[in-house]
Amino acid sequence: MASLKILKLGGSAITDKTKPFSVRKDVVKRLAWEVSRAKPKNLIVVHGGGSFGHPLAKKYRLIEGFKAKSQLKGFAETRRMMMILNKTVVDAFVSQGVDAVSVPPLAFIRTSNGRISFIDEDVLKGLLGLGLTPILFGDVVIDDRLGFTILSGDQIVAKLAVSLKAEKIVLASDVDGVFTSNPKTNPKAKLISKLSLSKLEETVKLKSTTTESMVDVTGTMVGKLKEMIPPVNMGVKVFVVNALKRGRVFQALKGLRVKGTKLEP
Ligand code: IP8
Repeated sequence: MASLKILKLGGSAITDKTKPFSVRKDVVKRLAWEVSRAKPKNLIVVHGGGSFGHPLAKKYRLIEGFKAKSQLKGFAETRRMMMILNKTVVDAFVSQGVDAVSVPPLAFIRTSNGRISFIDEDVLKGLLGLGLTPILFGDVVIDDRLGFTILSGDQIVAKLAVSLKAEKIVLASDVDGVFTSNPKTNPKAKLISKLSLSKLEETVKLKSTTTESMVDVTGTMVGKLKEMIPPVNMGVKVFVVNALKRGRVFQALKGLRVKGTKLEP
């Protein structure tokens, strides 16, 4: 789909991961305003789970699939909290003049052993064709091998970018981009402005580089970058920028010069 852009709002940016169920309402509102100013023609937004999804997903070991009846409470509760976070995001976008529509992945995506095996793209194509902005999120989904599992927003972003032939992906995080090691704990960490994914493992110190807290069940920054290999190899422009800094998401969506990391094959 010509000119399709996909924006991932990282859970670490839109929620405070140190406090369960705490959304950064001011950040969400500003990001919605930046998107509304950038006015991208075709845009899909996907947000992460942050402090709404990950602590519960971890507590009930949802990523491992259905093993015990006691997990069902966790399935229900995780989805309930994700719907609450999603409503906050959709409300903010609508209040900034974006015709945003919630599209819960559970209802139209299935996985097999944790990887997307079915996705009803017509739902998204239909919404985009009408000029609406679908807002998806990392979710608990039905898995044909595991019963259920946690599907990360990053996997959804990468899959949609490939199948809908997106032009650009903007990964909005809580740090300036990809660093040589964890910028939150290592003051010597350097921002990498262009990162070749074929050299990912040698450029980035695998164990120490994570911008997400260890409670994140779907992986760290390196895992997220690995998801981006297929779209990057297909020619999709992928940028990692800081959503906590005003203007970065706007600049990235508009194709202006922006501080961050550009991913390359
Ligand atoms: O934050 C995970 O999505 P992510 C969503 O994009 C849940 O990895 C429910 C934990």
